[in-house]
Amino acid sequence: MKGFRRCLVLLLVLLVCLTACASAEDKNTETPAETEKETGSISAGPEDGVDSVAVNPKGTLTIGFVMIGSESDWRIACNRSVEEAFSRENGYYLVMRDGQQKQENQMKAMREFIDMDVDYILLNPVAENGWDAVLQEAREAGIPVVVFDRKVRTADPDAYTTWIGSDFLLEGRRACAWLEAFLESRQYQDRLNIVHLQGTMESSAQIGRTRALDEALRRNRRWNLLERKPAEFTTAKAKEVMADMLKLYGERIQVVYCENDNMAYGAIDSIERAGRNVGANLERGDVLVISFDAVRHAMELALKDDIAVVTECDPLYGPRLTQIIQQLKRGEVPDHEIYVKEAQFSAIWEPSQVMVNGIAHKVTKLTEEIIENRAY
Ligand code: GYE
Repeated sequence: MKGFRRCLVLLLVLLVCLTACASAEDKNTETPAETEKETGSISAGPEDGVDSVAVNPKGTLTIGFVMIGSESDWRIACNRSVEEAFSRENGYYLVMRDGQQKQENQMKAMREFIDMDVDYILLNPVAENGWDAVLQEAREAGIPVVVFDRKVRTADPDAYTTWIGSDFLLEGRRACAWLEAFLESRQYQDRLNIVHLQGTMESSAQIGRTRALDEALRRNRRWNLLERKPAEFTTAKAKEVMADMLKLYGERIQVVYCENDNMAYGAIDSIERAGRNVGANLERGDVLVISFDAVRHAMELALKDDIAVVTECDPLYGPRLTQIIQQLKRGEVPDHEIYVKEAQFSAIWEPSQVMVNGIAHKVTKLTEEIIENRAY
C-alpha cells in the first residue's frame, strides 16, 4: 500500500513537471512572434500590402523614416508630426534615422532600411539630386518610397512611389508679389536694396524661393540685389551672415529676404545689434524682413511688424503620410505629386491679397487668436 502511494506521489510530481515544461515551451514559441509583432518586422511589399494584415493580425507596419535633421523650428515640428502619427498605438513601428543635413547619411539610412526589409520608406531629402541609384535599389527590393516636403529630381519619374510637399516656387512668388503690392500701396518708387539669405543649397525650398526672387528682380528694375548668401536655414548662420552684410553695406540695406523663419530670427538679431530698426517703414530707415514657414514665434514677430510678411509652409506631414501609407496598403495608387495648400500672413493692412499669374491669393491679417491656435 505504502509502495503504491509513493508511486502515486511520484506520478503526480512527474505530471506537474511535464505541465510546467510544456507551458514554458509555449512561452518560448510565443516570444519571437511577440517580438516580431512588436517590431512589426513583417516584410510586405507594395503588392502584398493587404496580405500583411493576415501575416500580422495587429497590422503593424514597419516604416523607415529618413530624416533631414533639426536645423529649424519648422523641421522640429515636422519630425514630431511624423513621429506622433506613426505611433505604436496607431499600428506602426517607426524607425527614424537622422541625416544631420548630409545626403550621404541619408543614403546610408536608405540602404539600412532596404536591408531591414521595412514595409515603407519615408524620404525627406536634404537635396534634390543624386537619388537615382538608391531609389532603384529600393524599387528592386519592392519597398515603396514616399518622398515628402522637399523633392527629388530623378531621370525616371517613377523612381519613387509618390511625393507630397509644398509649392516652393509659389511660396516665393507670393512673398515677392506681396512686396510689389506693398510698395505700390505706399507709392514707393525709389531704388530698393535687398539682401538675400538662402537655405540649404540645392534643396527644393531654396531652389523655389530663390527662383521666385530672381523672377521678381527681373520684373522690378528698381530692385537691386546687394548680395545673396547661403545661411543653411539656421539662426546661428544667418546671424553671422547678416552681421557681415551689415558691415559691408550698412545703411544701404532696406530689405532682407530670408528663406525661412529661423534665418529671419538671426537676421533680426544682427540688424538690431547694428543699431537698425526692423519694420515696414522704409522712409524711416527700417529694414523690412520677409520670411517663410510661419511657425508661432515668427508669427509673434510678424504681429509687431518685425517680420513684414511670412508665407506659410506647412510642416504637419504626419497625418497626410499615414493616409498615403494606408492607401498604398489597400493597393490604391495615390497621385504622383501632391501639393499642400498654404496661407500667407501679415499684420500690415495692405495688401489684403496678392496676384500670382492671374490668380488672387489672400493675405491673412494676423491676430492674437491665429497665433494662439497655431499648433507649432
Ligand atoms: O522652410 C525650413 C526647413 O524644407 C520646407 O526646411 C522645408 C524647409 C523649411 O529647415 O525651415
